[in-house]
Amino acid sequence: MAGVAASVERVKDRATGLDKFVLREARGSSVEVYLYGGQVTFWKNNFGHQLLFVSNKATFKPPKAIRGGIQICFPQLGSHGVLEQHGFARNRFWSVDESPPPFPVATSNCHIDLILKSSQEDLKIWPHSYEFRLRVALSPRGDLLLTSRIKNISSDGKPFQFTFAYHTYFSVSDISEVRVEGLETLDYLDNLQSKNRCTEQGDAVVFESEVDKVYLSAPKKIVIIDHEKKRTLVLRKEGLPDIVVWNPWDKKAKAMPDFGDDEYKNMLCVGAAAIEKPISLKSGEEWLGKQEISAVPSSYSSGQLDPEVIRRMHTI
Ligand code: TA6
Repeated sequence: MAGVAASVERVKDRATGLDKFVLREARGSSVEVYLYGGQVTFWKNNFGHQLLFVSNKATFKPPKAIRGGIQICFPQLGSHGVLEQHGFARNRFWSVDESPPPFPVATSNCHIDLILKSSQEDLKIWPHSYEFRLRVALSPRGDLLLTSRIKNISSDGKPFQFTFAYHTYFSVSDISEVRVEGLETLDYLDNLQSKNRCTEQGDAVVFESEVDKVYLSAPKKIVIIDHEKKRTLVLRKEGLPDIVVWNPWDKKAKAMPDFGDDEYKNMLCVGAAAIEKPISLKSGEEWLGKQEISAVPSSYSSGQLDPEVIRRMHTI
């Protein structure tokens, strides 16, 4: 629709009764972000493809996180001590950030700013005062950019540490036809082997069984190639050294009440994270972590992306 401007609309989702923001760009791409969890659950590109996975059995109410989309895992990934698994940020209602401080990085005008602050309840389990500002931005080309700014606002001058992940559930046509490039030869922590440190082989990562890994010091850009859909998802990151990769496969899928038995075939979690080396903030310090995801058409053949796609990826 020529001339239709970008828009940001707050609506109450009919199915869940929860408030969400719908971001629309002129060329047809759109994103949906729930105040619950500050969670992106829907990302459609200019071709109308839904690029994120949300389980048909997802629950949209506390205390369970929405199973899918992009979960904000803070102040931890994993389960240690009294904090819930993957921290509390994905299980809390965020607010609209009415007066975000100037943004240090360029983002598109089609965006929403949310904020989560330490609550009295949460201070009991994580005694640190913080402000977490999340900007979700949709570019005119349909790229999705999440920028997190976390500030230590403690008055006692104490530093704090946290681990973090954009736990991103991508929709794929058939997990056995998916390759991830950019993780070759990296060290990783294998959650299926008591977080043992291992080294990835020299080839692209493929999927034939449950995978639950944290790749360490990964490149700024990795790609997920969905052979059947002839689609390449490009993930770019800043301020986040690691990459989590997870597919529950059949056994774990059956054990999750908010996940369909066969849904593992059509999803793959790949997300930018900071896990091996927790982020430490002194009082008054602010950290920024970005994840940008784009979808480009790809005619994937003989193990190599075609030159045209590589050229276009470099222009993203
Ligand atoms: O990132 C992988 C992981 O930590 C897996 O171990 C699995 O637990 C997954 O996250 C989902 O966690 P959740 O708490 O959302 O069920």
